[in-house]
Amino acid sequence: MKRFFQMATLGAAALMTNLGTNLGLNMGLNLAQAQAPSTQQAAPTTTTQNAVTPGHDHVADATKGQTASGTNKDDATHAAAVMQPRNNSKAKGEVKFDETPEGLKVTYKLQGLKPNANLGFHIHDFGDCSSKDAKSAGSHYAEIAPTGGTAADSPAKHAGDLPQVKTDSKGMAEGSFVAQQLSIDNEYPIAGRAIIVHGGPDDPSKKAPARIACGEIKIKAPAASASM
Ligand SMILES: [Cu+2]
Repeated sequence: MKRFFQMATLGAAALMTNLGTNLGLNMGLNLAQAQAPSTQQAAPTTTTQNAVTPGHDHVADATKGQTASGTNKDDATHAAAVMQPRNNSKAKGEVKFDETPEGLKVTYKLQGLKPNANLGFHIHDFGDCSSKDAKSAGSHYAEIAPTGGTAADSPAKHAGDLPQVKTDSKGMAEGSFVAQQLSIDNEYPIAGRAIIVHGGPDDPSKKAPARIACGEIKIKAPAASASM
């Protein structure tokens, strides 16, 4: 937890100069306030609770609040997932995850996807991509996070809802974004879960499209991460 407290302190300092413009620091602020009460304006209180969005194939997450990896480590800063094709797709690639002061940076490089498309991109509960339809990875990581999700994905702000992948005319997609709600193995951990690319766009009113690529998220040792 040591590193988390450092991040919380950083978050509070940044907030003093940037109050209210970076909701991603809410968690850090709340923690910092608990340790050192101040007269600063309080951040909006967000209640974490379980909920199911109609039309989403989300179910209650049995691993709520737990570190899915089953390890006791809480200081990992790098993780990665090798994406494997599922549902007879040709999708493949790699996704890497790096802890930054702004949140979890997600960098992806994918190919073999549908050209010129927006594809759903989510963390799913279990780090098990073994089944050919990737259903073995379980449901979306649907715990409600204060800064989770995106408007397009779900107004309910599920921790595992990420911005959609946008493919080019060759069916390739490359990019990065910061997921403020997630961590590798602290709050809303992703280690030991899976990341999935769906065959079509997010549409909260419909069942999610087939899972065309799946990667198990594994912590990288500090020495190994230097080569990333
Ligand atoms: Cu999904």
